Amino acid sequence: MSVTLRKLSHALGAEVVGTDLSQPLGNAAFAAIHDAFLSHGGVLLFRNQQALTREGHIAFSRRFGELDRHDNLPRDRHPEYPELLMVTNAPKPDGKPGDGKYTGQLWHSDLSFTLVPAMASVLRAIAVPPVGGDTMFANMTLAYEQLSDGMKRIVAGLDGIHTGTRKIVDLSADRAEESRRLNPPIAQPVVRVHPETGRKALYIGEKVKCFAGMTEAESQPIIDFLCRHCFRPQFCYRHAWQPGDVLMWDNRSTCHVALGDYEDGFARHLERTTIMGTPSGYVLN
Ligand SMILES: O=C(O)CCC(=O)C(=O)O
Repeated sequence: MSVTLRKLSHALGAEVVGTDLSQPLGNAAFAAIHDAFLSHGGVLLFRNQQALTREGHIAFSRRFGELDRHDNLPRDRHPEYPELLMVTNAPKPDGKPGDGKYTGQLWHSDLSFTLVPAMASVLRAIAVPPVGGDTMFANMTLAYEQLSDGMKRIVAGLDGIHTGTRKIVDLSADRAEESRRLNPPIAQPVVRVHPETGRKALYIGEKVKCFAGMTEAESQPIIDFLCRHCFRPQFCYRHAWQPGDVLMWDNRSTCHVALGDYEDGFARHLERTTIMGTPSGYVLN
């Protein structure tokens, strides 16, 4: 069985046209979706999924593997569905402004700052601003392949130190402490081999502060170069959300960033499942 696909950009991404995820998905259709996921750079879009419920979102995601219960991000998970991470700018229960606008505003790969980084994430858009609030995705396999042989040799030996840093202007002292306690810095290889495609990809982003065994001053120029290289428009797809969109990405071969490019006052509410990957990395002492 095949599914109908429409490419989203030169670098990565495909829309799966005409598949209703709220309806039962047979094994052949699922296998075709899985193939498309691997062969289109690790980004798939399903539009008009308004009929998909929270339970349906979780059930679809589970077809790909075990789901994370978001113990590393307890403040952001849904109180009744721990498999759902709220990406929302809704005010907090105590009336304070939500800080979800800042979620994801650094280029990153989900849960890279843990010992079980995410395999994939499935984000469902419920409310989005009329203009903006876009998300960009970068193909880290292409970015790796287009490095020179010399640079490939340099990055082959590096481990990046990933932190759970967020771009929040006024992170309170207790939240900063909680974040450090729950998520100590984790070292991850800068180059990793995708377990399903066998292709190498760069594992770098704006949450990498330095390389193991090197100072921040020594590391920063290389991190800056790699980020500039990977996040150039020719390696990217920019997604303009519509309500009812379900977009999934492969964290083993892509990076993403929420642009936050929308006016205050508009609701932006998305919910994410996170499919667990294989253990990777080590805690830095
Ligand atoms: O809000 C977005 O556009 C993306 C959120 C994000 O970065 C994430 O869920 O990892």
